[in-house]
Amino acid sequence: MTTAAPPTIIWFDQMRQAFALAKKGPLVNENPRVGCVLVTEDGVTVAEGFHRGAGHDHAEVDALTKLRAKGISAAGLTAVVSLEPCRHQGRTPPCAKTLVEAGISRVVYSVSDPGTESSSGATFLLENGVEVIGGVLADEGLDIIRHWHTATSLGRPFVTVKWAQSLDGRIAADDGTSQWITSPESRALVHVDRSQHGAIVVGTSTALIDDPSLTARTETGDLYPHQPHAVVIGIRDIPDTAQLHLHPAGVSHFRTHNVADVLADLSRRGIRSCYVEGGATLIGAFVRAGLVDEYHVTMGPMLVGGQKVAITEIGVSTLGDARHLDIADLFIIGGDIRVVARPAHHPPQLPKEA
Ligand code: AOF
Ligand code: ZN
Repeated sequence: MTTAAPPTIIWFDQMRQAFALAKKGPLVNENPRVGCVLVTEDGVTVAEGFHRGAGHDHAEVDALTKLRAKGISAAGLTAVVSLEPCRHQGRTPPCAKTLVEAGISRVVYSVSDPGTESSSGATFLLENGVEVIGGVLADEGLDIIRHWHTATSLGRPFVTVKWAQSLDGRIAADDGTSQWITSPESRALVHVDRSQHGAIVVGTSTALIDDPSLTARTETGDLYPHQPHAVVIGIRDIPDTAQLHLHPAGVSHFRTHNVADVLADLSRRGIRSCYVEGGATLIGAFVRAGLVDEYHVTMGPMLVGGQKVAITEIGVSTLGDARHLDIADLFIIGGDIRVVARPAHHPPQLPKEA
């Protein structure tokens, strides 16, 4: 006769609860979105918490506060957190220490904290007798904080490059007309994307030719609560009459062609993500510098022909030098095709020409 093994909790359900809580936090913030649930040995959630943005309690502290309000002790509970608990004294005290002092006996987390000061909370927990399980559903966990995670590990904002094109790869007809290649639904999604970045970036040509407002608007024309900062890159002057000057989150004009310098400056100002809208020269500069993290390309089902393409000079003259991408997402919206692509993790090894 064999004895039944005790039920093994694999923490996926609880971690997904933590993810759902994390998503209640602000997407565009200096800090990551983090969720936390406090769980009994039987896997029952007794308190929930999330981080409301820089300056507010961290998710673990929020959950412990909720627990205390219910009069329940934290002793022996498991904390399931979407990010490794921090170890540093920042705007708030170190969570790893707070969890130890509360008597938490196990911490399950998804993504490791990439911060230089804040990381190694897991080590602190282990040193203090807490059982630690890390990396649970880490791909899903990373998706929730992708912008912040890249900004923190690379020290520059996450860069999304966006364009709309015909199925034959043209962004405008030869006479310059480009309204509209994609559907109203696709254009509405672009405004959602704008509202989910810290800054919108365009080149001076785009600013001069299109006179864009660079705001994030709902389908009825109202402003989204979060407005990305407007950024123009290039040497030429922008006239005082340009729409951009009315931007609610302000506009910065960088008179340079060095996009890395621009990102460094925006990073110092706490901006964690940029949405680059063109034109072709500016996109080329970001691609050449290897500073693009994600491409959002929407293809309208039409053929346009001619010369106007999204990207021209990126230093690729032979296919062996092509920049390989992975498709991260692909869907149909308003009759258009939307592709989300990222630099390939493992570019294919192409056979050498004979
Ligand atoms: C956690 N739980 O809920 C969050 C964490 O300046 P502070 O004190 O707000 O610290 C910000 C840093 O703390 C942030 O960069 C990240 O490393 C970590 N965020 N950590 O344990 C949380 N939001
Ligand atoms: Zn913390």
